[in-house]
Amino acid sequence: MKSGFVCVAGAPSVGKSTLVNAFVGEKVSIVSQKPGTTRNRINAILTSDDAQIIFADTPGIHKPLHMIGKYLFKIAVSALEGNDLILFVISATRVGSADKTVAAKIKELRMPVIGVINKMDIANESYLKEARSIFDDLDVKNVFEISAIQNKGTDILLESIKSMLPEGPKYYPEDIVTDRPTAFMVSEIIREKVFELTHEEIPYSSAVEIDQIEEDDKITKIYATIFVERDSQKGIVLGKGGRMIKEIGTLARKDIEYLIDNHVFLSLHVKVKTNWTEDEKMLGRMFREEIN
Ligand SMILES: Nc1nc2c(ncn2[C@@H]2O[C@H](COP(=O)(O)OP(=O)(O)OP(=O)(O)O)[C@@H](O)[C@H]2O)c(=O)[nH]1
Ligand SMILES: [Mg+2]
Repeated sequence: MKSGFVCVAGAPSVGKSTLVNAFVGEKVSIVSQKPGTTRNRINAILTSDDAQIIFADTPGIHKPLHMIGKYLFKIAVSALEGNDLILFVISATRVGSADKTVAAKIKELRMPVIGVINKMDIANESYLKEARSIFDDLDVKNVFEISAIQNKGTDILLESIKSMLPEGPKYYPEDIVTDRPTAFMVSEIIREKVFELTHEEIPYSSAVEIDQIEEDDKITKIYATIFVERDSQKGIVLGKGGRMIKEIGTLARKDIEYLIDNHVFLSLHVKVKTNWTEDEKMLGRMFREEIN
């Protein structure tokens, strides 16, 4: 039995979460078109007959401009350590300074690395060449060109990952796909809808907290709060006549019903927590477990 820990790292929006979901065949980590979607280290667990692989999805690494960015940077960088293997993902559609920041971090660590060039379905020739040259410079021999969204090239990538892992035990029961509790998964689904439906700074000013979950056989009642930073943002998240919050709720409810396999009543509130993304105390509490 092969088993081990694999950190999926890379610049924002290269498709790390999409790839992790493709590996485990379930939506463990939320995805959006906007960079900066993932804010935590999220373990996704793949168990097969001959292996158990624990993939750590991580926030995209880039030079942080704001306080929250500094936390996300710390989470992503500290997640790199202590793994058996790093999957360094670059997108064939864009290569920039963030990819070079990741390359520099990985170089410092001297750990086994597999290179992944994602989004081959929409690759750009000159960026593809640049991606290949980043892996050349890092001396990464194992490089796979894939499309996570189309699940192309992921099978041989997975075989290569397995071949690099040590013999080991099953760390988790077979039927578990993530170590995150349901409340976290639910809050992430809501945050994903905020990322999908709102624009400019709103997704980055939003956080979701689950206030209460009441469960019985017929229906699960979930009460959650979306935090924003300013009154004007609260107005936008609510929308005209409450239209936006209703749409967020409807989309989230469908996904939550699929996740927990029960009917869901979802009650969403919007609250202002002034400038929380710059509040070191609050961020420290929020990410306490991930940056020690
Ligand atoms: N065309 C194409 N799009 C992809 C592929 N993989 C991911 N995407 C899209 O790229 C966007 C970003 O994907 P994510 O999986 O959220 O990227 P990420 O690296 O986790 O991003 P952060 O969490 O923000 O760092 C989404 O719109 C995905 O649908 C791919 O193979 N091909
Ligand atoms: Mg992500």
